[in-house]
Amino acid sequence: MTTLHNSQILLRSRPAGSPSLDNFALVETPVPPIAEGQVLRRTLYLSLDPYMRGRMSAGPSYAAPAEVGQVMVGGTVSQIMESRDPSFAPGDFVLGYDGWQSYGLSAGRLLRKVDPALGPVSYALGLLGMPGMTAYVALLDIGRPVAGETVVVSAASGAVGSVVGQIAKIKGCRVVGFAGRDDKCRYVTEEFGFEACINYKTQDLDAALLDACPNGIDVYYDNVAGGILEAVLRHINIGARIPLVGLISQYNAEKLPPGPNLGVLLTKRALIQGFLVGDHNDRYAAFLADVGRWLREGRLEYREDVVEGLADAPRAFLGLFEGKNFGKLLVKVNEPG
Ligand code: NAP
Ligand code: FER
Repeated sequence: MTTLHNSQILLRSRPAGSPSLDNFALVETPVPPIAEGQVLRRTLYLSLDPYMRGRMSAGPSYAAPAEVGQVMVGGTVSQIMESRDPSFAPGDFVLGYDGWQSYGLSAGRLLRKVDPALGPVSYALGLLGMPGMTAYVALLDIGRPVAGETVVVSAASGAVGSVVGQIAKIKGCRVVGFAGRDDKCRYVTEEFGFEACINYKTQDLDAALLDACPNGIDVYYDNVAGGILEAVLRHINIGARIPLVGLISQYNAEKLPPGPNLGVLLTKRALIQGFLVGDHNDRYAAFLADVGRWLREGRLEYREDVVEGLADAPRAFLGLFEGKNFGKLLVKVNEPG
């Protein structure tokens, strides 16, 4: 049998501030022969996510850093090529954590089967996967939206934000997004059905919030922190809920900017609560049942931004922090067999 060559992207060095292409190295290594109990799969899709910036640094975090010289970590959807584990057969689609490489070889224990009947298999990395679950649990369990309330979400055209807003719509709320480009804002209102979307790069935040949220803000689902959070806090209602889910505006910062004045949380008796999706595996079945049904019923739209070829993964990843992605960012690594 001919040897398979694995394209792998390694973490070459740790960035200070914004990462650059020099922090990554593309190498080719032979795939070792399969052993008893192992599963060989080809990567179809690699998910590129903001949390990967945290893994590139060695500082204290909720998760261990990626190791310099090792394959960059990341979620993948793959197709089984050969299996020495009776739970998997060639052709099966699986969700795994194979990282930035074109083939994976290991015991099948940590792989989860993906049902292609639920939607495109890539959705297991987005709408029906970690980002969708983040949207669902933090919105419903921390945000607790009530019909008629106003829900605001940042990074609204992205993997998490677009699902947050649409679930809030399903719950009968008025929904307002923030995005960094006019075409993203148009998409958010026209395709995802939000009432309004504010371009935070060009619009006056206070004036736009007053206009878009005449009854104030009951839920702010925060994906970015920084200046948007600071502006939103000036417009929250008594009893507002603020799931604090992402801080992407600060992931590349070497020194933290002066933070917003959270004293208003006291006067407004508001709850702000941190969130890590990995704490909520008990909600997975409810998430998949609800979001799967809303997808089948045509009540959820979803947008992917698919980059072709593993070699382009570093450039595409850097674009996450400049808003170059429009929708859930994925790398198409291989065609299905
Ligand atoms: P995404 O929204 O698909 O992509 C990231 C987007 O963030 C960019 O397209 C950009 O959109 C926006 N952005 C980048 N820099 C920004 C800045 N300085 N200010 C405002 N917006 C900025 O990514 P995602 O996967 O859905 O993740 C969204 C957030 O959720 C991230 O903060 C991520 O870390 C967080 N998250 C948290 C958990 C958890 O368990 N806590 C789980 C999943 C994701 P614009 O062009 O609109 O600026
Ligand atoms: C993110 C993606 C996932 C993130 C956190 C997680 C803060 C969750 C981690 C966990 O559950 O351990 O972008 O940003």
